[in-house]
Amino acid sequence: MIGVVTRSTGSWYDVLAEGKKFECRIRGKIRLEGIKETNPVAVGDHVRIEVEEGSHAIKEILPRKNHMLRQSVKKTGHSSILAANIDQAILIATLQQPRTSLGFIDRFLVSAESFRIPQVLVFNKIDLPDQDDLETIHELKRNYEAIGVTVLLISALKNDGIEEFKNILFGKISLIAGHSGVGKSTLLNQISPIIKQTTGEISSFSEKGTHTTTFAEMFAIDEKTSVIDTPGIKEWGLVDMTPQEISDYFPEMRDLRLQCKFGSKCLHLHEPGCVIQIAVERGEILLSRFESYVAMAEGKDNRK
Ligand SMILES: Nc1nc2c(ncn2[C@@H]2O[C@H](COP(=O)(O)OP(=O)(O)OP(=O)(O)O)[C@@H](O)[C@H]2O)c(=O)[nH]1
Ligand SMILES: [Mg+2]
Ligand SMILES: [Zn+2]
Repeated sequence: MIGVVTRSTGSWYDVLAEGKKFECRIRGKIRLEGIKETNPVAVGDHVRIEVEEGSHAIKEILPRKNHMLRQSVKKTGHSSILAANIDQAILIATLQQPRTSLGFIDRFLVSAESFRIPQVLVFNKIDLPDQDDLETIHELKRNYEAIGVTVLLISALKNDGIEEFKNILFGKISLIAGHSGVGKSTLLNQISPIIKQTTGEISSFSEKGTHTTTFAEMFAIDEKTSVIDTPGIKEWGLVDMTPQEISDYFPEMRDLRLQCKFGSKCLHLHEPGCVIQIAVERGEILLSRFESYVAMAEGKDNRK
């Protein structure tokens, strides 16, 4: 039988096949095609399962359309897959409780772009910021929209902007990701009565979430629409990308860099008169985006 993985605990998996849910384990060796992953089977994977009395097993992962991959924090050299076969990657971000850095946002966008997965940036908790911070969020919205990212400002708690969010989900499989405590599960609970995820408090000491959701899980909202709730991510490490590749995944740098007088090998870091650096000076490329690029290209740690 062929089915879709809807929940991954790392040791067993829910697989939806022919309208039924099967709890499966991995039996035998599964082909991994070169990637060292901490979790070989991801939510969204299409798998072949064998169903026997009392024991169901995943025998094969069918080829993936794409996947969202990040460098795992614990084991260096290992990467972990958030989800596979998605139509869009939605990052839930907040300016406070907790704070999501621009470096983290840009790393997420670059990773999605590297698999040509369309990106949506949702700023949640817009009921919290004061007028100044609200202006900052509106400015971020304009900046990210200018480079082709869909941006929403919402409050899951106050039910503000939820209809717009639902419209974005419609007809697609969406990955929902972000730091712990940004309100991923609260938001998903708002959009469908079939979703009843546990939500957690923000620590008043650290202003961070408490890692309430522990497994990735896919929910079907209707026949064509699914969402994947995921555990909060602490850091986003890029997986094996050269500076040239990274600059290709910045849409505002991608076209421009072909005009650089230093050619395709230019790293846009210290080369005087480089077309990318001129664009930054002119304000055509946002300084914060360029800084994110530099940190990624130089392998600096701006993962959090
Ligand atoms: N003020 C405010 N609080 C919110 C909003 N959305 C969620 N929260 C609160 O933020 C806290 C964390 O929400 P969760 O939905 O558990 O966050 P999560 O992103 O699923 O976190 P993890 O499962 O740990 O990754 C809860 O106390 C929510 O009530 C919002 O729009 N405004
Ligand atoms: Mg959650
Ligand atoms: Zn250059």
